[in-house]
Amino acid sequence: MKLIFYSLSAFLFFLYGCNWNPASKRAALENITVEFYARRSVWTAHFPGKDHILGPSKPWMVGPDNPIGLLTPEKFDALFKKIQIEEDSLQKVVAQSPGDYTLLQVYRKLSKLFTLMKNAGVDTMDCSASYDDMIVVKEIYLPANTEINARFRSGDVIHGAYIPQFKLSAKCVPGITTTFKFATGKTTAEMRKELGLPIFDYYLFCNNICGPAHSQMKMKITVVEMEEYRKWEMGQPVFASTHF
Ligand SMILES: [Cu+2]
Repeated sequence: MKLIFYSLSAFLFFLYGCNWNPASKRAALENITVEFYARRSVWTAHFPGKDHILGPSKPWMVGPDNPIGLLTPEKFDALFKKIQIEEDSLQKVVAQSPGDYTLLQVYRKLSKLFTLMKNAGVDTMDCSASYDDMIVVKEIYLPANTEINARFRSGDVIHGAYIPQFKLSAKCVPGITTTFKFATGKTTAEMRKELGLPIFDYYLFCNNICGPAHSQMKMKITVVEMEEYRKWEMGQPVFASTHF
């Protein structure tokens, strides 16, 4: 009897837990995919663009003009050529010093690293998916009442993605992509009216102490109707237009 009572109680708690987040019950009209990249206390959002496919990115491609290390066929070819030139020049240095065992050891280690990079599977990826991708910092727009397929990555230490109103909490771990589905609710304007707070805004915070500027690590998310979101999306520069 006790067993039935405890099992039933646990089941009822389970049912209650399934419905605890009202945002998860809202009907999703459309799916939006966004990748959030955390690095040096800054959030960078990566949108897939018209093809709905996020271009591949690699940490060793990160640079001042490429904050998430997005790869395009041109960028990959340029890197591949650079690796080849470095390997050839090292080989020449080794050939000129036949008795230098230390130099030979260093060359072998570097050569192994070059081979690993060449065989990393990058060339098989469809880098052309990056052309229409959009990289946005500081502030993004999201449509209201929409299911968001979020991906989280980190370029340095462990960060914690946190949007309290959307019940979103996910870890950003270097080398791993964390996925999390959440639904946006009311628009920013609706929330301001409901709360009586004209300064209210949604923010993506970091809830994992990650460095001296941890408290400043936040990204403003303006939630608007789908029509307005599409207008904003159309106004964002695509990766190909800003990096070629
Ligand atoms: Cu952080």
